[in-house]
Amino acid sequence: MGDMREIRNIVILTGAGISAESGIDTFRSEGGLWEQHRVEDVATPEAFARDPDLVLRFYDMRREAIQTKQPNKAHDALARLDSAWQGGLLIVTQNVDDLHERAGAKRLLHMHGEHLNAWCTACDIRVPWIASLIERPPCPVCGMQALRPDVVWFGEMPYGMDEIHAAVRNCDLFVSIGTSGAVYPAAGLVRIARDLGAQTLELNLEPSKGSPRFHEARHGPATVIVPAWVEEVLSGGG
Ligand code: BJW
Repeated sequence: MGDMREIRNIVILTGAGISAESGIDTFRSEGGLWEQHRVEDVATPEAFARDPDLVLRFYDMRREAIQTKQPNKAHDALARLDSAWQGGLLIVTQNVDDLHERAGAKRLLHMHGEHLNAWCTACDIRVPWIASLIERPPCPVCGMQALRPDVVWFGEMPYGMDEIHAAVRNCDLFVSIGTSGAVYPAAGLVRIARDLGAQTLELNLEPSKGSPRFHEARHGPATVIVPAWVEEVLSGGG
């Protein structure tokens, strides 16, 4: 990974693989099915328009499930790095679960939204939400029955892209953890970092579609390889 003394600013991109050992399913496992649904069939504005009950039920089920899950050693290690690292750091997560923040991470951006928020498409407010949406509860602000999950579907603009691009352009080390590299613009961030001279590292269970884009790739379960990498960084090794 090179000498950590040359590293000041770090960007860490995380995906579903970091939460897999907490018991949350990834999207593109064997067979391309995800909890009996193709992700493209439920995670689009078109799917929501066509069959809102299906989509709301699906998200209600997952919203309930994540509240029973706990952060794992990989989330804990990144939270430790966040609190100890003196230089710049941003954890950009594609995950809509809240396991990074429950582990204690502070410098965190949810680019694909958050399960535990609802978005009112009538008054455009976003509110914390842990209950179900299938009964069309009224928006607590405007009273309209227009709440949807505050998650980013295909064809919608991810959150925080200006902040993400600024951090990526400015980083000396870009690390991708537990993501297949199949979904853009997240999958293209490594290219931006690398073209501007950053070191790039992939930590994933197995070689991913994105592996060839990185200078270095380490493979294994996140709960093993992420804490090991964080120890290495905090001890100044590389
Ligand atoms: C482990 C592990 C363990 C397992 N330890 N590792 C053609 C070319 C290029 C782009 C496009 C294109 N056609 C369309 C697009 C754009 C589109 C896109 O990328 N499509 C691709 C399918 C090609 N992207 C978009 O639409 C995005 N918006 C956009 O581009 O806006 C610009 C725009 C707007 C308007 C008009 C025009 C342009 C939005 C993307 C939104 C993605 N949303 C989802 C759903 C969120 C809500 C929900 O949860 O339901 O986000 S889809 C889903 O995929 C979710 C994830 O965040 C995302 C990424 O998945 P991730 O995290 O990588 O999971 P997996 O399962 O794929 O991988 C897990 C990895 O972990 C694997 O590698 C395992 O090996 C590993 N692993 N166990 C370590 N224990």
